[in-house]
Amino acid sequence: MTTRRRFLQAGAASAGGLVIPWKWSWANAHACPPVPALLDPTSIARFVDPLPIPAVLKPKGNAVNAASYQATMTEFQQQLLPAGFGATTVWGYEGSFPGPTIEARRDKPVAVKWINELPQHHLLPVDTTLHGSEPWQPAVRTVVHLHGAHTKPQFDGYPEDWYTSNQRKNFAVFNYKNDQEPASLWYHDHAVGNTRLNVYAGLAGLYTIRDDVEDALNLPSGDYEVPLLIQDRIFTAEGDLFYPYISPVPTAPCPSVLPVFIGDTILVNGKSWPHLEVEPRKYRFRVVNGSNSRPYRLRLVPDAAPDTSLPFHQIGTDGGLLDKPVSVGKVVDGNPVGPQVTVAPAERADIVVDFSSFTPGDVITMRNLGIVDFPSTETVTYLMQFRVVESSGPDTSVLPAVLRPVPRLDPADAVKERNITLDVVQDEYLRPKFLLGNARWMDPITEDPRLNTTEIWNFINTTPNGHPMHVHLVTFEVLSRREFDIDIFNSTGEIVFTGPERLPPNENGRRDMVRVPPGTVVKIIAHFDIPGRFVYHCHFLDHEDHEMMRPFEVVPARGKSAKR
Ligand SMILES: [Cu+2]
Repeated sequence: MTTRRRFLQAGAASAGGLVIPWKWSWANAHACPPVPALLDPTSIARFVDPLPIPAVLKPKGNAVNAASYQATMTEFQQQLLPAGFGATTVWGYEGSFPGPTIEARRDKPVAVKWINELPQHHLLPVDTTLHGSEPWQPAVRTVVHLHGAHTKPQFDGYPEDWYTSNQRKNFAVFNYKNDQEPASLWYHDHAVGNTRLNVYAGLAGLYTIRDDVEDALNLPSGDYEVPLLIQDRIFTAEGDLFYPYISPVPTAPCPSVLPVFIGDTILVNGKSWPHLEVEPRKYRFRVVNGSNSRPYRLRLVPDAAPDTSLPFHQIGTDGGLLDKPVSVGKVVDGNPVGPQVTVAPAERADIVVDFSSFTPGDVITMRNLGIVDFPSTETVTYLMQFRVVESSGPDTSVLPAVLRPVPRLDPADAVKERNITLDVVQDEYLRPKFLLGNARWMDPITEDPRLNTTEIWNFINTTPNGHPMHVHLVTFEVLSRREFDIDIFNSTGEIVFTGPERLPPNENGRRDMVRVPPGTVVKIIAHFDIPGRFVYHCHFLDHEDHEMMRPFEVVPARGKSAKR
């Protein structure tokens, strides 16, 4: 605590009760405060604490047509690390990090009053050189985005629709119709310029949509359906959250946004390297990667046979259930063989794991292999542990051969095909800056699909690293992922494919996230059925905050501008 307080005092000044956020010119780069002593992650005992399950948020009473909820953002302390380490100051909803889970039913609307009661100064150093984060902007500003929601633009958490705790109206009421496939959604902050810091401080939670059709499948449920929100963090020696603020680029200002953030400590549901007791039976795990930049390639490794891994099935993805369960990752060219599932930031994987071949006392560890072309490190290869205990009764759940038909879009119905490049340039401080279509956030809108039409978008990655792309409003289908010749494209604008189309079957559902590896074109198809202004962006939050986000506008008719 003291480290952080000293640090904030070093960079923030108070005037008339208002805290003026960090203001550093790049001449100040070398005046950067010293990095506090950091916690050695190997000193944190693993698998000590049980996996916390976020509480389900209770409605506050019924509004006219919707279940009505209230969630207040505050700063508080929570024990993220094992006992013996100090509690950590975090931000959360309803005094909890992750926030409480919202349980919704398909076509049953939900209204949430999102209230900001956060302090006036940020828990983490703010880079005031980023667009929307200038020194004259309030350091603490929030707006909630329900990731994966099919919703009107005014309820989508547009990045500039932020509000502060000291505004007269320090809240927003967002209505979610839930008129979409049942799926694992998650809510998180989306304020322009500060999303990475707000989410890192703790502003994230889960939102589940269900329906009778899915209930009738008799998948593992109740105690046997477990959410796993995976996030990486760095801690100070005093147990506080640390977000690196010194860019590897020597000309960068301080504090500075990073090219990517990779933590050294894994939290699952807000607890470092937890364990879960499991019975020898089937479980459904709703895996959500809530990390700022780190992707995971997950395997389940029995401690008794560390060279093997437990087969499992993926049943769903971002936008809901797959047509049928997919035994994931059996053999993929160039990748290690073995059951595994990849989740880049903001991706969800709904998996069914069968522990019935194990006996009480057996231990299975969830491990991370990292993935090629996306940032990762070898320092964190463990996520959590499963400990097999006695069965409490027979397992009557099933893993059906067929789940539910995925609603499909026909490429023949697409009225437009757009090419959107993923580019890298340098900003005025010589930091790498990633762009979409070579345009910045404030540049005029270029993607303007007509209401109730279907379009194909090609994400063309000309940068040296992969990016997880997210489109608001829609769930899309991925049609293909294919390598191309960047040199030819850069000189002529022509796409010459150099590799086969690749799309693993577990990505063949409705999605709102897609990994775009370097040197590939990823083709998606989507139907745009609500007018107004939304955003699409890279879900590396450092990229998103640093211009790799663009508005798009669904327009009602030629020449008319949609209302936000
Ligand atoms: Cu990116």
